[in-house]
Amino acid sequence: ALGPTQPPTHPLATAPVGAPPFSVDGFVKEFIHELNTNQGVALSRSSVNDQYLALASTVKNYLMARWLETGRKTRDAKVKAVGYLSAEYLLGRQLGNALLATDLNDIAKKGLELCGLDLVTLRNQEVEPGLGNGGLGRLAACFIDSLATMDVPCIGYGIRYEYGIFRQTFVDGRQVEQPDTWLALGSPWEFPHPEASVQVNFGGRTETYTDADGTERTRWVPEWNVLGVPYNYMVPGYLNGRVNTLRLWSAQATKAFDLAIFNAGDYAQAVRAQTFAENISKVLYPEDSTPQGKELRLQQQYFFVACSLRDFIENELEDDFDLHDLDQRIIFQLNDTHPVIAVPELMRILMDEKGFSWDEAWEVTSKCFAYTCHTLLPEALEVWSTDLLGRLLPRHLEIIYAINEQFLAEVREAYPGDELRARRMSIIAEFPERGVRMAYLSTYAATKVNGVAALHSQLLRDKVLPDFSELWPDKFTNVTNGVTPRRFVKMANPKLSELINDTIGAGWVTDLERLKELEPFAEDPEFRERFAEAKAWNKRRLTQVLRNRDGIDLPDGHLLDVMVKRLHEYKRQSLKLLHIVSLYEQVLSGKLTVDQVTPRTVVFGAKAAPGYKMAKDTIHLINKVAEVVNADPKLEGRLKVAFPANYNVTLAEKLIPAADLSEQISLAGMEASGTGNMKCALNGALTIGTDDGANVEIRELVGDKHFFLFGMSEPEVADLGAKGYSPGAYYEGNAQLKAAIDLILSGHFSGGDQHLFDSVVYNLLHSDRFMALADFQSYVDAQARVEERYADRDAWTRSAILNVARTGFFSSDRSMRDYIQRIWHTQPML
Ligand code: GL9
Repeated sequence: ALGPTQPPTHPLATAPVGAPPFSVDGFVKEFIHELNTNQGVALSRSSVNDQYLALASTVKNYLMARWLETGRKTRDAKVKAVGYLSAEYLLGRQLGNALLATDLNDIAKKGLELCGLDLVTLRNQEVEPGLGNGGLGRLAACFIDSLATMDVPCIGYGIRYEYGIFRQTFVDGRQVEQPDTWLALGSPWEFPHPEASVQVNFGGRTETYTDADGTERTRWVPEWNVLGVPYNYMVPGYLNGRVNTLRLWSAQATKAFDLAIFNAGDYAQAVRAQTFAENISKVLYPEDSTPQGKELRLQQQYFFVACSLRDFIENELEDDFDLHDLDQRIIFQLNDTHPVIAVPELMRILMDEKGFSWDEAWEVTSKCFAYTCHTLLPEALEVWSTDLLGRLLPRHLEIIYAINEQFLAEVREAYPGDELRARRMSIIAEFPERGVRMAYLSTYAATKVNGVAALHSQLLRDKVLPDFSELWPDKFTNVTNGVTPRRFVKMANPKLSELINDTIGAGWVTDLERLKELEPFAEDPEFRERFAEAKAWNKRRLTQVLRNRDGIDLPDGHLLDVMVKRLHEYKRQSLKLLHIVSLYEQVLSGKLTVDQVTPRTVVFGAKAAPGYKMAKDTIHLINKVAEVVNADPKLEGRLKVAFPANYNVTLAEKLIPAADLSEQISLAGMEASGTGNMKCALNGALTIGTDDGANVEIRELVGDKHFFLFGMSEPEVADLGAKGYSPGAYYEGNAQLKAAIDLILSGHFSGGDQHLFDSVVYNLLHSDRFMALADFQSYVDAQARVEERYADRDAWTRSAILNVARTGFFSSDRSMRDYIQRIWHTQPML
């Protein structure tokens, strides 16, 4: 039971907490109070970390009343909410966003100044929570920001990893991973509730029994369990008073767990057991797009999903709520297949704990989930071996088998006699081992299945799930990804934001299509000048950041050519690298005079999965090429390669606003959407890109003239693959390409060692799964068009402005509207 045992009688006891006064004085008073009472230090003796933590508490206090009020309002209204289930949230720093959402920036800056402190210094003290790998996790963070801003009730559910994505360092050009100790200096943004912990069971067996009514039932007799401790985080809407909740679960040993062993007298074993339990939320798996099928990973997935369903059912609904109507109150969005074990878990809860029949339970379950697919790479689709599943979650495996039986009966009814199809569609794969195809399970159970960009959703229907889309065409839909304009324009690009405000007013921040009103100003020289000045300011800011952070010097006046994203072969960092090497080689061999080279700095930012050898070798090669190119006087400083280590959200916020050119060069059909492409365009970078993912939609919106398209289209890729692709032919047939590759093979970038980069180069020459060599010439030609446009600085700026003006579509607010209308059917609270 929650709340007081007796009705409170003091009038102050029921008054909701108020926000501190919205004034410099009010702020300073609150800040010093927090510094003294929370940190236990006087201002004169406080460290920067003390000051940061006190500032975070101060800002939280401004949000607190709104958070409590949001919770009360939402519970009272009994409206349908979104339960966003995601194994990853790549949040980025919290302080800046909280200051923005509360409009406290000016007050905080002045107040801190009066305390002799500098807001920027304190902001830089924050270590970002890197609880995600890349686009998929960042998308979740953008979505919850948009839902709060649009006044839509949503609880984000996920895992509080003790170690987020690793910190990347370079040692002699090679990636070395360090643990991400984001919690070490304090975690002011979270509210732990150990008293509200949830028990999660694992292992054991199932048994049947006859209940009091004489019905045959099954129950799970688990073998071990852990506790899930909820940690709540505020998700503030932008200036609208709503604060939603993100609830991340941390694993802890249960008392029973170690008591048994403890009583047996083995103290050391009891302590080890504790570690074993806590391992579940210890570390984020750093693989992207290649799930490893590891047991701990499955434990993580079930752990957070079991906690989240339990939490929603027990704590967010009224005590007497009839679970037959569950879909009236929640839609669980499955962010990829990672949380799909929620489907058998809900079936289990309804049948084994609430006494529902199978049909009743399925009736409810089949209305409560929707599924987003984020990939097309076959190796990225999760398949869990039935061995492992049966060992860890025996009851769930049984339920999955039963779901499959029901599903296959539907298939056979729709296609009588087509046994081949039934086998093809089965949720259970037989090869290479018996396993559960999580994407099939998701698709069958979900009310809707969506891809993340128009092309991707089409390919999902046609290539990944053709049988399913034939059987249930209406189940499939598209929602093109988006990004939050609060963090990635308003916060990250203050100068551009100011210019936009001065030109069309401030409404664009929550209504991004209004950027269209900027279009006519592309023809206004004064506007163009201010726009170019904002870009120049962003470059100066980046120059400072990279100097302090990485000891990298950015030259003045260069075209800033930016490729930031995870390192993956399909994204083709190696194609960008070949372009760089080729430019350099042409100068070395005299085919280009140095003054024909457009002054350009290429910035890479990319982490490789620690076990992904080709990706790590590519990082090594990029760093070695950078060393040689940056040091060669023959280039007279006109070509520079910068590869700051540990690209993350914090660095993205500085890098993207400074970008001139956005590299989106994946092989067509491979990048489901991309979201960096949207962030760059919205900040006035021009895209050089293939017809892939959301690039397609960006190009349609900004127009061909303002987008540098190159490379094969997806059907051309498929044709070439079918005909048989041999990269060697492109190498032999293209002198420029051959010269670049030969320069690498000569040992020029490896101190004469002719074999150091064999893995990368021979992979390109003999396999090249992602056809970099086939697209090389087209890419180089497109880069020539880039240089031509850049030479006409006015024309470039005009194109950059039109990129901003025409890409308002890519606000995650619009994505959320699409989800609401096409999938969730929820209502804003307004
Ligand atoms: C990804 C896709 O590869 C991206 O194209 C897409 O923009 C995002 C968000 O929908 O999802 N799928 C995926 O597994 N990752 C993506 O970025 N990988 C990581 O998050 C590391």
